[in-house]
Amino acid sequence: MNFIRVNRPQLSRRQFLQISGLSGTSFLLGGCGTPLFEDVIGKLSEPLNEKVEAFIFNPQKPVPEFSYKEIQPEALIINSFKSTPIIDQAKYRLIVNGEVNNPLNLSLAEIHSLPLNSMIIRHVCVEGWAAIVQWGGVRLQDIVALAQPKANVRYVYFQSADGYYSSWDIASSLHPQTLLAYQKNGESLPIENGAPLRLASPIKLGYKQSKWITQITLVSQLFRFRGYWEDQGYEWFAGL
Ligand SMILES: Nc1nc2c(c(=O)[nH]1)N[C@H]1C(S)=C(S)[C@@H](COP(=O)(O)O)O[C@H]1N2
Ligand SMILES: [Mo]
Repeated sequence: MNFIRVNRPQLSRRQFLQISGLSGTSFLLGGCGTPLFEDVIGKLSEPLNEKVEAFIFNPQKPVPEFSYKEIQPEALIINSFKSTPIIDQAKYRLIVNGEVNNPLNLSLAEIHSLPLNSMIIRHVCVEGWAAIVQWGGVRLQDIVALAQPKANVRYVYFQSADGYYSSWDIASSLHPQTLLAYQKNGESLPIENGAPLRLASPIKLGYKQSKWITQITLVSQLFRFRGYWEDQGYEWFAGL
């Protein structure tokens, strides 16, 4: 296995502005002209949503991770409610919208240029199996911070290309080990496991870990529909 970068490289100001869509004149729409990502990752000079800020700067307790030797490459069972969707990676966009001041429409290149995080955690499916997996990807909290959530945001909806959907509480979404993963066990994420982008987190059951995510929507209230399995009676919070 080939584990690449596990550190968190700092974005340059120019990269950041390109990614956040604030380059050129639209930069002025960003409020007081403060570049966002630098602040989010480094020192904060403009208040974000208070709750979001609190979670990011007083991070929740990390879940202990496993060692490389403990990875179980064969144990992660493909578990999809229907067939694998076909996604053109060149045309793929991640939409981030809802109660945000800076809606995002990100290409994979933009997502891949954000800081890469790696973790080795246990995936637990309610159907009675588990697997220790290494995931690499971008922290969901970094994407949420780029989108500048409004003060009333409490929940996050995830929509997937296969029609799957789920919703999370904002605290779990901003946990430092909640990733939008694009690598698995040191390689590019296989399509069946959710490429180009899936959730991976040690704090939620398997059915909360949406694969093939196309849209992330920040909201102040849950809708009647809360998730594909959740709407059929499975627990909504589904914490581990
Ligand atoms: N889009 C989508 N995401 C999904 C599912 C699905 O059917 N569709 N199944 C969930 C369930 S129940 C589990 S256990 C994990 C399985 O992930 P894997 O197929 O990569 O092992 O994906 C979750 N995310
Ligand atoms: Mo599952």
